[in-house]
Amino acid sequence: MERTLILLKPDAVQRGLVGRILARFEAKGLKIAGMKLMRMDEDLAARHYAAHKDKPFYPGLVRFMTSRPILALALEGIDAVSVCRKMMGATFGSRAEAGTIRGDFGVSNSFNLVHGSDSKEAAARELELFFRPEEIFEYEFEALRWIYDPEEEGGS
Ligand code: 3AN
Repeated sequence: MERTLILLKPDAVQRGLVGRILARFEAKGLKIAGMKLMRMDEDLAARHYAAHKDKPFYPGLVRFMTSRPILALALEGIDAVSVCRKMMGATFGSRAEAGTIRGDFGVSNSFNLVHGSDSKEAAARELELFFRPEEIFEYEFEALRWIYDPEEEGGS
């Protein structure tokens, strides 16, 4: 089992797409381990996007991400990082494949609705930035035995 950080960005919240996007992750079989509506401040944005600090789009990205509330999610499942990245689609809405979240709900290159950690290491680092340990829940998820085949190798 793996956990990943997903952010539903200000455009997703403002456009009333939170329910529809969350429903896709739930329907896929990801378990919600943490979830909160929050407002990113400059400090959190700077830490989260440290890798992009010198990029030309960085100031606009921080302005956008701090402009309105976001929904932060800790999602859990086998290969959760890559499964969620695939569901999100390519970075730019204009190029994202139909059937993905970015491909189906947006056309913008900067207002691209959703963030997802891009590796296990990034997920661990980002989850710590957004969630305190007590905000991540470990609980019995009854649907699991119908989401993954226990007889298949690796239980998937
Ligand atoms: P992804 O979110 O698909 O992993 P990254 O990590 O390359 O994409 O970029 C981080 C964020 O920076 C993206 N989610 C996007 O919002 C923003 N971004 C990336 N490239 C651009 C760009 N050329 N113009 C505007 N925003 C960008």
